[in-house]
Amino acid sequence: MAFTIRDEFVAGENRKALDWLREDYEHLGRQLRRRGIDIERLTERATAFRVAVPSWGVGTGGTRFARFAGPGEPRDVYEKLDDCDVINRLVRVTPKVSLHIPWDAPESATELRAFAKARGLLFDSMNSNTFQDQPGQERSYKFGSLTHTDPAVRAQAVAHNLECIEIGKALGARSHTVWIGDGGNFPGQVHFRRALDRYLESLRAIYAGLPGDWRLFIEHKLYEPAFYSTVLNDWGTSYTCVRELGPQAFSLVDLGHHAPNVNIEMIVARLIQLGKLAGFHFNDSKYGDDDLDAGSIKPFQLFLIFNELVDAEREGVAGFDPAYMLDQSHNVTDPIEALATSAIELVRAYVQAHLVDRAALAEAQARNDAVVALQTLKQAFTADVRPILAMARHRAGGAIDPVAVYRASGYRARKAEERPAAAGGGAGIV
Ligand code: LRH
Ligand code: MN
Repeated sequence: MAFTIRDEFVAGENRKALDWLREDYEHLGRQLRRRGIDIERLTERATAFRVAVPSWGVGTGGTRFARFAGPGEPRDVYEKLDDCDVINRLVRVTPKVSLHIPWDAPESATELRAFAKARGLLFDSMNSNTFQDQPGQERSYKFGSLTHTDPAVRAQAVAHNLECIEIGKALGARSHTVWIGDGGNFPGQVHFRRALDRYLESLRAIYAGLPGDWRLFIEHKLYEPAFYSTVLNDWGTSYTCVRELGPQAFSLVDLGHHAPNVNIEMIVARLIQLGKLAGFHFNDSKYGDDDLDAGSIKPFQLFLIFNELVDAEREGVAGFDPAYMLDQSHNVTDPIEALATSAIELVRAYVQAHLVDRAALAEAQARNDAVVALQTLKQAFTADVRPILAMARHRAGGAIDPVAVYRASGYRARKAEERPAAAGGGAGIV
C-alpha cells in the first residue's frame, strides 16, 4: 500500500497549534464584530471555497532550457492522483483534478474514476493537447492544429478534442478546455483573418460534440510558443468566438497569458458583465507566462480579481458560475507544497474580498472619492485573515499549518523510495 498522510497524523500535528489558533481566531472575531462582521460567516465561505488542481502540476515543471526532476516524481496518472489526494488532505479545498490528454489518458476510465473516488477526488475540466506531436501521430502540429492550413490536420485536432470529451464523460467531468499554441513566428507567415475563420470552423465541430450539460472553455494567450502572432491572443477575440459558438462556450482567463501590466481584473469584470466568464487558470508571473505560484508576485492583483468575483457573487449576477483551477509549473519547489500554498492564497483573496465594505465603496464611487474608495479596498486587502483560513482547514480535517505537517510526514522521502527516478531530466514544461 503506497504511503500517504493519514487524517489522524494531521489531527495530531494540529493539536500542537490549536491553542494559539483559537486565541487568534477569537481576537480576530472580536475585531470583526466591532465592524458588524460575523467571523463565522467568513469561515463558512473559506470552507466552501473550491479550486481544481492541474494533474500536470504535481510533477516538476521545466523550461525550454531544462527540467530538474525532483525526488519521488509521480510516474503516471494514478501517482499524480495520490499526490493530489495529499494536497486535499492538507488544505481541504481541492477535491477536483483537471486532467490533460494524452499525458493522463487512462487505460480504463472506470478504473481511474474508482481510484479517484476512493480518495474523495472528482475530475474537473478536461484539457486537450494539440501543441505537441505524439509518437506515431499521422500529421504534425508544427504549423498549427485547429487553425492549420491543411484540413486533414484540423480534422485530426478536432478528433482529438472529441476523444478528450468522450474520456471526460466516462470520468464524470463536465467541461472541456481548449488551449492551442497556433500562430506564426514571422510577419506574413499566417493570414490573420483566414486563420481565425479556420479556428472558428474547428471549434464549431468540437462544440457540436459537446454533451448538453457540458461547457466548452477556450483559453487565449498573448504569445508562446508562437512569437510573432497567436491566433487566439486576447480576451476580445475569445469573447467574439464564444458568443459566436453559443450558450455553452465561455472564455477562460489564465492570469499568465496577458502582456505585463494588463488590467486583468477589468477583463474579468467585462467577461462577467457579458455573461461569458468560464473561470480561471490561476498562477502568477513577473514577465511572461511564467506559471509561478498564485499570489506570489502580484497578490494585490489577485485580490482585485476576487474583488470583482465576490462583487458579482454577492450581487447574484445571472449565470455567474466561474470554474477555478490552478495552472502552474513548479521548477524549483516541491509541487505539493506549492499547490497547497497557492490554493490557500486563493482562499485568502476570496475571504478578503468578502471583507470589502461594498456600501462604503459604492458611496465613495458615487461621489468620486478615489481616496476612500482605494482605502476601502486596502482595508480588506491588508486584513490578516490567516486565523479564518486555518480554522476552516482545521474544521474540515485539514492542516492548520500544511507545509509543516507535510514536511513532518516525510511524504516526499517515502515517495522517493516508492518511486525510483526515471532516467533522463530533459527539458520542457512537464
Ligand atoms: C498554456 C497553458 C494551458 C495548458 C498548458 C499546460 O500555456 O496555460 O492551459 O494546456 O498551459
Ligand atoms: Mn492555462
